[in-house]
Amino acid sequence: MSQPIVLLLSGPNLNLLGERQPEVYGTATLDDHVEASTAAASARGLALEHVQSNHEGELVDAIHAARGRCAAIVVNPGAFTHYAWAIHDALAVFDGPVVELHLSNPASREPWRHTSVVAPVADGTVAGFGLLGYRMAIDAVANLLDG
Ligand code: CA2
Repeated sequence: MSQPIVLLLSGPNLNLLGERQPEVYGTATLDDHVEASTAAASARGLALEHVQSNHEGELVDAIHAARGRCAAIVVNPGAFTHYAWAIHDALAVFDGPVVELHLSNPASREPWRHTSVVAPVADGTVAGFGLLGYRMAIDAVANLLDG
């Protein structure tokens, strides 16, 4: 039987991880994050798919395509977190668990990062734990799927 799929979504600029601002986002690359997430998912009997885009509409399309196909979504929406209502609306009609994920802790940064339009449609948020957060978020959706 095929494994349930967790969709990992990465928003704008996360493709640059490891190149700039290591003091904020760490030294790991996006590939490192995907590798850690894939291993964490596999340990919980889940498959992982990853989509990164710098375009809001492409992230919305990926959420739509996940409906009825993916069991859960882990999403780091990048700066879209703070204003992208189209991502909010798309996640609101996804059936499975949704976990919002951030490498840094937006609540301890600039005031404009304190608002998340994704949080109201997520089951929970993991923030501030860097690479470890990816494993935590996968574990969180696995636990939610286990009921
Ligand atoms: O902490 C996070 O994971 C964020 O989602 C990262 C976003 C930021 O806008 C959010 O407030 C919090 C930014 C990602 C930008 O990543 C870069 C990586 C390397 C170089 C420049 C940007």
